[in-house]
Amino acid sequence: MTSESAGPAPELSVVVPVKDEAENVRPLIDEITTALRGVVPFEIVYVDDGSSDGTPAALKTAQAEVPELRVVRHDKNSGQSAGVRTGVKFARAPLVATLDGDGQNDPADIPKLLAAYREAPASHKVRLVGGQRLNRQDTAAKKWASRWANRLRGWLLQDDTRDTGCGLKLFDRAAFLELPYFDHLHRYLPALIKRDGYGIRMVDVSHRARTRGASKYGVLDRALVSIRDLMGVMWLMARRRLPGDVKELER
Ligand SMILES: Nc1nc2c(ncn2[C@@H]2O[C@H](COP(=O)(O)OP(=O)(O)O)[C@@H](O)[C@H]2O)c(=O)[nH]1
Ligand SMILES: [Mg+2]
Repeated sequence: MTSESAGPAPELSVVVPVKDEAENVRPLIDEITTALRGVVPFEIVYVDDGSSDGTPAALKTAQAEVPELRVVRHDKNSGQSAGVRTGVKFARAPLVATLDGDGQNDPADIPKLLAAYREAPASHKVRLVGGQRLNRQDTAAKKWASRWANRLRGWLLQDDTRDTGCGLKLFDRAAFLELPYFDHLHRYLPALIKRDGYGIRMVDVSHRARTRGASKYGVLDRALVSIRDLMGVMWLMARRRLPGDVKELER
């Protein structure tokens, strides 16, 4: 599934799920390359989730000019979590960073997440560093709904996370691919990574207002789907049994 022609494997794959973000494609790609060139060998994997605007064309133009860019396209729209998962599957690096494709996350924060990941003591078994947004630049209704959703989730899941909706995250590719998949999984990564016996770290990141394109999520539809997902994740947490250290015995 991974591309053989794209040169030696990078250390970091930056996965960006997009749906109808034509005007945001190029500015964000340029910000990612500015933030990472000379810092870490990287690739960028855009997952176009069946966009119906000029996103495919914008990505094609960018691909001709940005050697680090790879593009994967879903035949039909299947949601942000499916987009992230496809990107992680195609990623060639052992570490993956994700960020929203609308420019609200700042790629300049990725090196901060990478440093936090690499500085974590091995004994903490950290497999995920999550961004938590400072001074969130969204509508009052969205911030209010998100504050309550985060409180409820934190209380029920005890996932040590103030802000799980932040699209900026960095994690171990293999640990991610072991997680049970469901739609909207991307909001529960800290809890699910902890469920597998790993550590997580949170890092403050900046947040910017959306200046181009339109938001894909409403406040009420997200709140309703969150309640169902939260119950599902509580069930998953209750049903995990970890075998501790696993090793093959010598003859
Ligand atoms: N792959 C995929 N990405 C999506 C979909 N809906 C939203 N996104 C992406 O998810 C990110 C966050 O979405 P956005 O609409 O900005 O949500 P908001 O910031 O909460 O208003 C952006 O990068 C979107 O392009 C979808 O159906 N599929
Ligand atoms: Mg957004």
